[in-house]
Amino acid sequence: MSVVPAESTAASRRQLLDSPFLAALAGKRPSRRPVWFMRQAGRSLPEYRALRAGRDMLETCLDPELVCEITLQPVRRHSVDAAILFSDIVVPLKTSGVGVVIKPGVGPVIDAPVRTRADIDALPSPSPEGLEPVGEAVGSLIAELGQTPLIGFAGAPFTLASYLVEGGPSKHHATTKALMAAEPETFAALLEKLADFTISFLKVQLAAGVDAVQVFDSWVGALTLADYRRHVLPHTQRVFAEISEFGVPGIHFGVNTGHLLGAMAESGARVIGADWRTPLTEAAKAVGPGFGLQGNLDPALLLAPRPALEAETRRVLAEADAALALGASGHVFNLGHGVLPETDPGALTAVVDLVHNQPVGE
Ligand code: 1CP
Repeated sequence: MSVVPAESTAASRRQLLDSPFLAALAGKRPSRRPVWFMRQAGRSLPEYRALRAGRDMLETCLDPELVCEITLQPVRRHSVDAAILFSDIVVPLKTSGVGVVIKPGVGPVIDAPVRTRADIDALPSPSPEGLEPVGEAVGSLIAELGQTPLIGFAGAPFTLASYLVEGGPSKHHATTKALMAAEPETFAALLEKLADFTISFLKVQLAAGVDAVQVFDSWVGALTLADYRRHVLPHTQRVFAEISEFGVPGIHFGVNTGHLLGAMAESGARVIGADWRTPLTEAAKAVGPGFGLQGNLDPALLLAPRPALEAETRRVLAEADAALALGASGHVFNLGHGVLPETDPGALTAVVDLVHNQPVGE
């Protein structure tokens, strides 16, 4: 597959006029309340565990047939209003030659952590050619999904930087924050370079036809607002600016970002995801009128008995209605972060049914 220029695909991009998910993103009234789940594809599904058994995570992400099948599994099972491409935020690093593996039960682990100017200069440039299997998978999925939209995604520069600097998953992101404070120019050079990876990964998916994109800055909530504005936001703004030519709606999400939501709304994304700690009404006030909101059921509630889960789902829907009354342009029901592996998939299906059966808010 060759990487198709944006102009030709923008014209030929499919129009899913009846999609509740795309209507909500566009600030139009959806025919029903749209719902999907972060990490809807994954270990909560026995059919996923069966397919992944004995297979390496990143190799799976580069096998178009497996990517298609895994992406479709939750759509078939739960009737969610959107599919999200099965991949990972470190895939564009891997395909460009960065030494990274995804360790089962751990997450991405980097061979040689990146901590100095010389380490940054030694990073490869993004190679869209290595991402051809991802573009191929997107193309097949568009054909298979019919009227269900496909969400593409990438990791935002800060969250990618955290993995590279720390060398793997981290609780406090201390080495990353120390580098940011001690050597702001070095840190800026790293984020500049990682933004190129984010952009390249998104462009491959957009050129192949994804209907929306979500940029995950999962760990950016570890920063103060001042540090976010100074060291992170300009790079995220460049990401959204460089993909704007595709005319595809963008969602931006991070965990623990209650204090950052107003600034995240300056990123160029029109829809902001909130984690479960921030009520959607507070999120609506923080981002200001005219932005869509996504979220924000606590994923832990999926492990609770059904009556408690249903009560919390209804509470989130009521918060969403109040957020719409405050000027939010739309609401997409989701979790406040990813599905936990131990989740009973029946609980997810029950939430979808409940959300779909509630009348659409104003
Ligand atoms: O063994 C397994 O099944 C691996 C678990 C797994 C899965 C299913 C990983 C390792 N990645 C994925 C897929 C994945 N990663 C998706 C699939 C699409 C879907 O949502 O259904 C997505 C969107 C991601 C994106 C991703 N990877 C993020 C951003 C979203 C988030 O959860 O905040 C992050 C931070 C990663 C890194 C990563 N990859 C895998 C894990 C376990 C982690 C997190 C590790 C950590 O705690 O730092």
